[in-house]
Amino acid sequence: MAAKLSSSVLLFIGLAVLYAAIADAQLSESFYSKSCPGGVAAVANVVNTAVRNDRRNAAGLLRLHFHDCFVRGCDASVLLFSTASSKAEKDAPPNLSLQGFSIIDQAKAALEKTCPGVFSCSDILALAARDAISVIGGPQWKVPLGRRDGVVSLATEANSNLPSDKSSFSGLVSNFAKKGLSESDMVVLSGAHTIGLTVCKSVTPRIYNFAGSVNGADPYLNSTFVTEKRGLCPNNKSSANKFIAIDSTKGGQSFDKNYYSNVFAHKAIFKSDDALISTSSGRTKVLDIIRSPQSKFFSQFGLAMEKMGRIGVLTGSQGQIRKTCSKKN
Ligand code: HEM
Ligand SMILES: *[C@@H]1O[C@H](CO)[C@@H](O)[C@H](O)[C@H]1NC(C)=O
Ligand SMILES: *[C@@H]1O[C@H](CO)[C@@H](O)[C@H](O)[C@H]1NC(C)=O
Ligand SMILES: CC(=O)N[C@H]1CO[C@H](CO)[C@@H](O)[C@@H]1O
Repeated sequence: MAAKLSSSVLLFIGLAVLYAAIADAQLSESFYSKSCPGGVAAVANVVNTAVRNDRRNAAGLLRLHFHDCFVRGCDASVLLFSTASSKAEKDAPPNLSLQGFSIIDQAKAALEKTCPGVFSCSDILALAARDAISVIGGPQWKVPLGRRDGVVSLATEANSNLPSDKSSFSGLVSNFAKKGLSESDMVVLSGAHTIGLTVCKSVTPRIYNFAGSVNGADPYLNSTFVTEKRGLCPNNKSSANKFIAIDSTKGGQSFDKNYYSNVFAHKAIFKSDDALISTSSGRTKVLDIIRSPQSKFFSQFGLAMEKMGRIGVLTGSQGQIRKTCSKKN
């Protein structure tokens, strides 16, 4: 009886170890080394050219990967077109300024020529984000590969899974926790807002018609910041869709940790950025980034990106390798 018990315990442990090994082996940096040896370099080549032509593309590609991973996992569902019967993620309001679809299509076209039916769109998204940020001198990180592509994309899921720019600290923490990301990951990944653009209408409600304020501006905001944004965004309809940098330092062109100093100085556009210093634990994390060398933020950002890139991935025989990134096979 004892022998029987211990052998089944051993069997259980053995299976657990085997399972852990398989789970670990699901994604690997060398996934395409035999099936598509030049594939990783081909993606880098397309992305390097696109970002050198226009640095804005780095922000677009980073955000695309984030929006992909937060809805149904990193399965390239963000790239699928709506169909007659269902509205896709890309047609949901939170996506409004998603950029970079054509760069992904270009990379996919190159790969379909050299290794047809082999390289997933979700791996292209993950690599493109990494390569794009590297071109602009930002953090670097590893991209284990082997993701497969999903076949479902629903606008309703984008609306319910993506964080809102009006989120509170606890709202952001719980949103990221649902994706297996910690409070630290959330604070560090928010630093992506060091680059990229938004539009005037994201900030006008806070600088002209803030409820209950004397001069129309949200009293939380630094008044120099308010004056600067009023200059960029006149209070009229035609400025609503004018692009402005999310992070004022260096026009959102440089990937650096200045974003955190701006958040700390009440110079951020989104309430969700303000939220980072609204609790003592968030404030401590922001101050730590401000006071530490930038290299520390870069390495934390890289690790958090690698973690984000593993959210809900499809592997093995799950999903498919799409031939065209905007359509399931
Ligand atoms: C913490 C919760 C987050 C919220 C509430 C949020 C919200 C937003 C909003 C509202 C915009 C402007 C979109 C527009 O103007 O239409 C934006 C832009 C952007 N977000 Fe986030 N975001 C969050 C986290 C992240 C993360 C984790 C990343 C990447 C790792 C990211 C990367 C970006 C980038 C790069 C842009 C600029 C895109 C461009 O210039 O095309 N964001 N975000
Ligand atoms: C607002 O920012 C300016 C510099 O941009 C600074 O001189 C000023 O002290 C800040 N105001 C407050 C109340 O912190
Ligand atoms: C409205 O805003 C645009 C810039 O977005 C500006 O060029 C124009 O002069 C503004 N019009 C008025 C009447 O202020
Ligand atoms: C880039 C993109 O596909 N944007 C779409 C996002 O969703 C809105 C509707 O909410 C569409 O109008 C945009 O074209």
